[in-house]
Amino acid sequence: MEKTFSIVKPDGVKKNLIGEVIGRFEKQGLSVTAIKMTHLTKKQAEGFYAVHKARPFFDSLTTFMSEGPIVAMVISGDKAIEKVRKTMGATNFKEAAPGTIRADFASDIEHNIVHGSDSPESAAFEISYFFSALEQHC
Ligand code: 3AN
Repeated sequence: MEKTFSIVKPDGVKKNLIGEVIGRFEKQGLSVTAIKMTHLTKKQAEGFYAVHKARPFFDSLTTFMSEGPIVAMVISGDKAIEKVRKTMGATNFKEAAPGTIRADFASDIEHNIVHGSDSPESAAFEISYFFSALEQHC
């Protein structure tokens, strides 16, 4: 059993894709084991994306991530990190495989609907950024 962290980003929430995203993860045999809707401040978004601090898109990304509510989730199951990344598709939706969330719904490289941890280390950091042990149900 592996845990990963995912977000339905503000564009995904606006487009009414919360159920669609969760449904696609569940179809992979994965389970939601923690979930909350929240609206990040710019500072909180900057803390979450601290690893991208030096990147040219950092300000725009953290502005976007704090412009509306998001749904944060812990997703659990066999190979959860890999399965969530595969279900999301490539960062750039133009390179995302057909049938992935980003290929189907992203509007550009920044507004790409969904986030998923890329390693066990980032999953551990990201889960702890949003959820206490008491809020996780696995
Ligand atoms: P992923 O979300 O696929 O793991 P990361 O971690 O490299 O991608 O990037 C985090 C987020 O930053 C992406 N989901 C996307 O919203 C944004 N982003 C990544 N690369 C760019 C870029 N070249 N221009 C604008 N935004 C970007």
